Amino acid sequence: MSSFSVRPMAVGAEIIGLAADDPLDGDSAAGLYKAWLDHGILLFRGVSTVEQHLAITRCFGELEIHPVPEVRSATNPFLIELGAPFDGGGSRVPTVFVFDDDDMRINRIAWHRDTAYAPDICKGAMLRMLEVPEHEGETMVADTAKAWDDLPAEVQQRLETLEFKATLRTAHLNLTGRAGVFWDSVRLASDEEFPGNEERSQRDGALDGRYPSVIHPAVMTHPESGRKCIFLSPTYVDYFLDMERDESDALLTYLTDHMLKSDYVYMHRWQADDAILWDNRRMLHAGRGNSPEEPRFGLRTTLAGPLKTGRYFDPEATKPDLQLN
Ligand SMILES: O=C(O)CCC(=O)C(=O)O
Ligand SMILES: [Fe+2]
Repeated sequence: MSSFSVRPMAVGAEIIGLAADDPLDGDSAAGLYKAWLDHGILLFRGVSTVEQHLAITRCFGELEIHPVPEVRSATNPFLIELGAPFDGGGSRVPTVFVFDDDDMRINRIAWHRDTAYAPDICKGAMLRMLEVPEHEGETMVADTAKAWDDLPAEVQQRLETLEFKATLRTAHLNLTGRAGVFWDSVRLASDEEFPGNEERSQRDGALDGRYPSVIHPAVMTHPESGRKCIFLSPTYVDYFLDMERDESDALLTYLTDHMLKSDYVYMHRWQADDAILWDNRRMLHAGRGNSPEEPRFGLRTTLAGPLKTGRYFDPEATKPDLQLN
């Protein structure tokens, strides 16, 4: 029977001594779940097989098939692939972008909550890194419950009744200058700089516009902990409803700057077979990116909702009907 201890970090906690192949008894599983709710993100080391990855995720709920078919692993629909393995065997090779003048990067992902472009967002996700680049490639996580607690009372009061419109945005070229984006400029690498890049970019561009816009509340009371969280997923927000556009942009910038203060952020420097499991209702996350010269490959599970806080902006809109792999 497996036992473990919980080492709190400034944001999140590390689980130490869990033998991933041993079954957890009821008390241990409940302890693990409580640690996750308490800390918002758990770090596991030495998760060395897909079976262990799936088994740990299942301690936290049902798995979900990710709504974006392009990212699903060809070998198991409950896994998505991030980046590409060095041997080229993955289903997806990321597009290369050149950021901030000459900084060539792959896997750079602005701050977001997963599936926050749908009416019901996923409960959580567990990302396991199989190949770690020598430099950078960190995953960053931010705690929106702590950030809520520290907001001035008058801002909290204002947010309680606000709703915002959100739309999936992944195209790097359209993101620069938005709240939650941590680069100043970006361009797509040419085919000469990175062969095949233009075709991949067209494929990636197909995602945006596929998922109908949604409306969500600015504040979400966590269904299990009862804690309030700032519910904005910065890069997906179009605007707050019933507000002048300038005012809406200023409020979004203020709240995003607040949520991403270093007090609420954890940046995980990966080792191979590390896995982090975030509570997606509470935490935002982002990918720092890495050089295309250095492979980075991860697999991720998704925990099913239900957290149906949203509705379609267009009441006639329906969920896109997408083929499974
Ligand atoms: O690659 C990363 O570090 C983060 C990826 C991400 O956003 C996700 O797995 O949902
Ligand atoms: Fe994500």
